[in-house]
Amino acid sequence: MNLELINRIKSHFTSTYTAEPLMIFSPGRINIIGEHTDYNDGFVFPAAVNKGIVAAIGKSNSNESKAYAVDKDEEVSFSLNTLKPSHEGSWENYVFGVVSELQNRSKVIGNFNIAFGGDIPGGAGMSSSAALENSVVFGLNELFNLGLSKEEMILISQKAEHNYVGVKCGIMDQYASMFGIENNALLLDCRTVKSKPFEIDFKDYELILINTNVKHSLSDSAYNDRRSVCESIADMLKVKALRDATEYDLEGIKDKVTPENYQKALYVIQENKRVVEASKAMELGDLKTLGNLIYASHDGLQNQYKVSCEELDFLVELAKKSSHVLGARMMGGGFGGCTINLVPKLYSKTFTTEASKAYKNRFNKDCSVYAVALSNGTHIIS
Ligand code: GAF
Repeated sequence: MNLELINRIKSHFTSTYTAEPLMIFSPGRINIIGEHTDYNDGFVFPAAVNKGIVAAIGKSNSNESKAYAVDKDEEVSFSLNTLKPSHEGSWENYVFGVVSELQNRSKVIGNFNIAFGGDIPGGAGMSSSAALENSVVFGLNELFNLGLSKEEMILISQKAEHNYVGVKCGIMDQYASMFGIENNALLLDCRTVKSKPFEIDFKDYELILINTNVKHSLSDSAYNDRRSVCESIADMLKVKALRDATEYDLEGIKDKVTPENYQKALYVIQENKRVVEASKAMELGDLKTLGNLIYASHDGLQNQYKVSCEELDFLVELAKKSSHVLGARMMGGGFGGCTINLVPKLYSKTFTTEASKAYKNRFNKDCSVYAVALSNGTHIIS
């Protein structure tokens, strides 16, 4: 737990709003494998991490509510009665979106103040957005005794992202952030929204993230485009979602879709199978197979689904060349953010030092290296 962050957020809240807040930690997530499968009702393998959002929240007697983004030193005041989305790309949409979804469900809340900050950079592909949404809904649920279950809260967070942020995300990020279990990854079936925990102990290996520190524009519209391609191909196949289709089914409509869209649907069907295979490999402790599946996932994301970018591909290539790294791939929605690497503990310092140097030489900018611990989901900080 990042004590410096907790103290900083708490003291901003108490000095700005002169009251004792309820403190919440809501984690970001990693994803071992299963990218862009969640909105196809498929499988994913995420875990909550010990980095995320810390929020301080309290009731207010004023006739308006206030949200304060400590890292940006920006505050917005808003009325609960006249909420509408703020401009595109603004952080307050995550807060407004959650409030609006609560109102859509006839949940009555009063005015409140919230101050928040985090220790994962936006755009890292570790879902600081789901962490923020979850912290808001979790905090409001506690403050105003709304009686929401965690399952209901994550659906509210997801809808906030759809309707206020404009990203038609799946459920992986909100789920992992809310339901995370210390030292575990969750094999999540995104159709039933039920997961099976897997205790993660890679023995002589560890997961290392390398952040490209880039976030290419258009990633949100590209995300929504991918989703609608998948949905339209599922419709053509007369299945509820691509999770229900096989490669053979897809072959049957090959001449009715563009080659690009065919590859995208094929990627989803194959990635979904890879997640199940990865869970079996983990059960057997077969890290070599797991690593190969992780490399294959990146290959699909780069060449079939086309959501990677030069910087991510460069880091994955370096991992492949190293011969020590068992698996590496881009993580999250794509177009920037982190790679996730399965690396021998003894070799991780050498690998990350060499990768950082090569990245700087190639792109004339720095990448960042994170070792993360797997953490519990959204909770009150006592
Ligand atoms: C983003 C989305 F928010 C998730 O729902 C998921 O689709 C992911 O991209 C890609 O796997 O993080």
